[in-house]
Amino acid sequence: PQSIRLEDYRAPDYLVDNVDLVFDLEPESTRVLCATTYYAANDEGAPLVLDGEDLTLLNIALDGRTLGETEYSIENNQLTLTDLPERFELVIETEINPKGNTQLSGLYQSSGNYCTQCEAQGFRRITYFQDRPDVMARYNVTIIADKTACPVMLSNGNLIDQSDLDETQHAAVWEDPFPKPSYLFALVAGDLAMVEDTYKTSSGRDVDLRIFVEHGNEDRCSWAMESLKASMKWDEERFGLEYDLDLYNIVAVSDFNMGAMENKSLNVFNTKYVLAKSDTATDQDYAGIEAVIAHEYFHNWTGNRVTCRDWFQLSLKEGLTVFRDQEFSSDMRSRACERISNVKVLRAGQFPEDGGPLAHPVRPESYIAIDNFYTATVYNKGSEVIRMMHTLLGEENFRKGMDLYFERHDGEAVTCDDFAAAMQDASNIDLTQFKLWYSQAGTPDVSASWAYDEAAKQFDLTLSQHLGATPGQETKETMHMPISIGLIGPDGEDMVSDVLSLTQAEQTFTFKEIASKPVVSLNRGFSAPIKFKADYSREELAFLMAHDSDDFARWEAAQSYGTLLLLDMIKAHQEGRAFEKDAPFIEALRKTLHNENLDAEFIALCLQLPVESYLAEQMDVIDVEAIHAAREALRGFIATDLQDDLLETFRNLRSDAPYSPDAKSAGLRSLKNICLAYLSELDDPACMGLITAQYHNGDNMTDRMAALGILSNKDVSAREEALSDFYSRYKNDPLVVDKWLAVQAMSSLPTTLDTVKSLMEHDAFSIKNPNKVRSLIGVFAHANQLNFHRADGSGYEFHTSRILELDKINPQIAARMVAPLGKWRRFDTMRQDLMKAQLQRIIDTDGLSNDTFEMASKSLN
Ligand code: HT7
Ligand code: ZN
Repeated sequence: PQSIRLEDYRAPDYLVDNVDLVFDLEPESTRVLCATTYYAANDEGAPLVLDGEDLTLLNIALDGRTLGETEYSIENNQLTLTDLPERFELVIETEINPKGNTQLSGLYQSSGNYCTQCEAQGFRRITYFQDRPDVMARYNVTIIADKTACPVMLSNGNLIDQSDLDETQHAAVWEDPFPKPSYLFALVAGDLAMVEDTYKTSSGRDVDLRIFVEHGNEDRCSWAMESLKASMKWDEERFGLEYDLDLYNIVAVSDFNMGAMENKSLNVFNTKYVLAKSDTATDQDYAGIEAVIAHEYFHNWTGNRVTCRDWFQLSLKEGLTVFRDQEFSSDMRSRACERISNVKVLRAGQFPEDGGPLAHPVRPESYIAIDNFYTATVYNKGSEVIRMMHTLLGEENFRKGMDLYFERHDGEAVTCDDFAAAMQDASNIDLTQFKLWYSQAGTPDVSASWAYDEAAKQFDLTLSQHLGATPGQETKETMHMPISIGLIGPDGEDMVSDVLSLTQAEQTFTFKEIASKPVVSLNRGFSAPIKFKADYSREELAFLMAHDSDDFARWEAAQSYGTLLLLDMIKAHQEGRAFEKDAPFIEALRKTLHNENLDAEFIALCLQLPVESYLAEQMDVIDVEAIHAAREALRGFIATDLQDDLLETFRNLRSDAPYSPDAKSAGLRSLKNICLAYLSELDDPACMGLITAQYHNGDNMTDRMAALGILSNKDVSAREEALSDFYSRYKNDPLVVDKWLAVQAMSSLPTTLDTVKSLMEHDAFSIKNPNKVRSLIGVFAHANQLNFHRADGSGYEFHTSRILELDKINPQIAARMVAPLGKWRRFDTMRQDLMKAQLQRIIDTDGLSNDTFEMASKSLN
């Protein structure tokens, strides 16, 4: 397969103003008529090259004349026409098979309803078109369908007309006044229920808000609707951005490759990010819905009104929109806890990507399959890049930059450079060096050292940065990063709080009139997405845990202290030594647990030890058994020493109040459930009783899942009872069944691989449904380090067979499963060989998709 390169970008040879589409919907033979007037964008007389994939061409007519087979060519998924006039009309009729479309890209069926997914390159699976984001047009769409099968017919924009055609068929005409690229086209048709509300914009316009779901789910839409209204208000207040049409539709479907899609005025969502009620959705689900609803809504300006020139610029819309949704969640919830959870996501998903064979810049330079680049780097590191600009410019200048960006580029398809230029011009802050964050892959290492001169009352902080080689980038230039710091006095008060601009390989910052030796707090708020190295003593970390005025840094101190201990314990396990307890750490946790000035969610986050995959990242050679043993042992020490405190907190936090998903109530549940999880480490029947009681009596899914999660790691009879009770209660509820699959796939018990294998055969599982695949196969490979990396390689062998099975059904999903095998360099030579053999097995498979080939071949090299 061929690589597409950013440096080869060329503006399109032809442009279009309008696209007229007629869909005659039939499950296995939908006809699509596409009428477009093309005009030459330059005077080169170039051929017109249209993309098309899995299409049956029925007819093609140029300026009213049907073309013969010799007048065009179709090769490698491209239809080419030559000798064209400067302006001409092309009418193309194609036939497609939505029912047989298991890739879930283009027009497909989910639960018998029609829906589309066109980002990134799904429109070419509907009709022949220049399927690239810099070709923007106004769409007029007619949908013809059976009245009974499809009472609902939706597309982008405004409904212009709806009429009966005969006894059985009806038609709807939709017109979108805003020019858009083909990836934002959407069509939905089927028998769906609707929940409706309205929103009055800041300028007084009424917008109809509609959520379409399968019948029976109407009572699960209220949180999504509230989140949508909150997002609309927030964007007006924070960025002065108002919604621009009178209708906003959301459709929830059960078969979806990602979380959701921001199609203009017709968002299509994975049901996971719409449906919620207290007895089926957890606090985490509620928070996810709020964030994803906001994310898709925010795309209306950052992505739709101003879109990407080409797919290398994907972070232009995704990084910026993730930043916007993170800011929204921070305003709706606890800012510190949101920051901590965003950083955890970044460290779990993006740092390993940046340090492995799939490392790529926020603005990639080449790809084989663009679907492989919807990555943590483009999304989450992309958001960090925007956040750093925000830190460097300040809120006021950042807002001016956003205003200038829209003033300059509304209605255009632009680049990351255009965004940075708007920020630079609005603020007069030079971003030349900063822009390396877009082009250089890898996570910078920053080391800090310091010296305090008692006599001169001077504190010198030296920071040095290093960015290692990544695939295709051997040497790197020095980066510009904002480093937020504090100098804390012995009384726990800040003597200095500042944002340093690190622009050199090594730089010393001098602070004068520092009355006494401070403890330095580094990278507060995680102001730059870097790996910090600093030689803190255990006492200093405990001090920061107790006093840092920056909550993120306070949490970070707890993580660093925990990591330091765990790495020592891992070493002890490897050397056959007994584990030693560190009483001051446990005492610091006890103080945190009882600190009434901290909110419950934050305390819960501080009590959580670094996860196994994070510990793995800190080791030269990953030892999954030692990591697991050490972490379990430290959990046991904490549970034993804090037993009374944990029990008291657990009891105090149990509540009879009706469930509410708000952040404060969720935080209290989170703290209660972490106490319960620690108590479960004690071999105490009374504690086991608390867990089973919470499972059976819990009045909400958060509490029930917390108890089930604890039980699923224990080889006790209550485990089987709870798992089988759970399935019989919820077997008709697909999203809850996904939790049942995931909790079993995550179990640390040695029988887990066999369980996962047998669940593949269970009625509850379907390999065609991405949510099921992610819950069972994805969770096993991505989130069960201990069992996936079993020494005999059976985890790798099983996983590879699933990738190959999936590749024939849905290559996008198959390709997303490859990354765990790409971590082979980090393991012992025995596991390395086993993992490489499986990657080779993938590459050697005949008929492999480009998506999976790209991921496997890059992972092996
Ligand atoms: N912009 C959306 C991306 C997306 C997508 C990409 C490839 C394949 C399927 C997909 N579904 C949605 C999602 C977002 O970031 O908002
Ligand atoms: Zn997005």
